[in-house]
Amino acid sequence: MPSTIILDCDPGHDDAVAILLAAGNPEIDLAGITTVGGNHTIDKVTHNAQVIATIAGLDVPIYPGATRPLVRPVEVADAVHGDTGMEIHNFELPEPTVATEATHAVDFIIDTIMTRDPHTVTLVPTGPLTNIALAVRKEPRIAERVKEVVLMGGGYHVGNWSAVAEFNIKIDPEAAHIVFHEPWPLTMVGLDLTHQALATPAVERRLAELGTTTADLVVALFDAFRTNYRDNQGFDNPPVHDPCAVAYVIDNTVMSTRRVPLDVELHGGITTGMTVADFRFPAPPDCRTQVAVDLDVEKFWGLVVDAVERLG
Ligand SMILES: [Ca+2]
Repeated sequence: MPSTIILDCDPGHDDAVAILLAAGNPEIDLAGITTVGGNHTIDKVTHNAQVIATIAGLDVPIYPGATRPLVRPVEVADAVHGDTGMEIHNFELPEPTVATEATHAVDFIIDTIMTRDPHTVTLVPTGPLTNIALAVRKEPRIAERVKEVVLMGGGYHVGNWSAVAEFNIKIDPEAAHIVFHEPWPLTMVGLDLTHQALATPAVERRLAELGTTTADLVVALFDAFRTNYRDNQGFDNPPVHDPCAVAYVIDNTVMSTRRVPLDVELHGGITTGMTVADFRFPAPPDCRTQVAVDLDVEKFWGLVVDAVERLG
């Protein structure tokens, strides 16, 4: 039985790859794509989701969501993702032929979880957690009814938007605080893990050899992402964060995990948005949270390449 997921994202170069991995892997039933303001404004990231769906020929509904963080002002990552939110060179992006749905992302999330069988829908957020927080505040029963939340965000040792905070959590820490404190099982696929998922030239060559339009798109995304990540984050090769969360849902042996209590700093002088993992003691029996630790790099890229190949 494939795993049913809702991919809540802010494309975003790595979100685009997460969409393609979810759509191209037979173990995933992608019920819908919901978008959230994050890497860029809601209009731009939603447009980018439509563009990806158009290029890959996806038959997946797209639901626009929150326009801004719960409390804080809009803050985008244009230094990393460019003026469009998905800057790309050497590939002409088409005007999308895939429309968006009229239903708000938050209502789609609630309706899907409440109408499907209990514990069959997994939420996979790869942007700020605004939509997820709004959904569980509007319909608290989704916390007991969802299968699990597998999110890309945070980190227990490193940050990227500050010394200790990761972008998705940093720009809407109040939303993250809500999500981390609900009683659903939660896996945090943070920077500790995703910094192992580097798009190396060898990975690009494997994709380029596929010779398909979707593969060419991914290669161009990686090229642009590499330049931006080198200039702004000091990486030789860009970490492709978001598909790691999807990969965990496909095959949880793709990474090791450790159960640990998690919390989010809201009031730090220099640590706001830090995800704090308490490793001092063995996790208590009722601990619902875990962090991703080590990635099986070969297995991960195998899943990505396979999905891109299937999409053609
Ligand atoms: Ca993202």
